[in-house]
Amino acid sequence: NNEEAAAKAAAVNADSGTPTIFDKIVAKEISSTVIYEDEKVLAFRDINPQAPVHVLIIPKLRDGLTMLGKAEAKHGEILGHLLYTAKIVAEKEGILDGFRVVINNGPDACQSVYHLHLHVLGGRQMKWPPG
Ligand code: IU
Repeated sequence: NNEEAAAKAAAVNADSGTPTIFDKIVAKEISSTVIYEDEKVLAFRDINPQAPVHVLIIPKLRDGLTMLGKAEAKHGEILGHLLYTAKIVAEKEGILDGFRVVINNGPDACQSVYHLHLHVLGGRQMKWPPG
């Protein structure tokens, strides 16, 4: 389907070092609804929400983290910080009692933007397994 084809096309950029649209969001060249921000991470609302709460959390500096599968030992601190930020976002959004954190990695998982991001989803009953 279209989603899978787009994901496969996007994966061409995984190793290219080409900046993604998320760099423009970090630079505030493209506006977004920021939920949380510090010197290392930015959390903003997804433009195509899949739940009443759908927030993306990204490292401001991609540093090779096009996808989780590119993680190295040096990324441990930022990876932990991203996950902790998911809790901060869930708390701010009032969904601490039930929320889901998702990382799509690569074309088979329909990753479409090659700048690591966590999805925080909630505000409705989630289903399991995800599609
Ligand atoms: P994915 O895990 O790579 O598939 O997620 C990318 C997400 O980025 C997806 O949910 C998009 O709706 C979202 N997004 C966005 O919020 N703003 C943008 O400008 C673009 C994508 I391009």
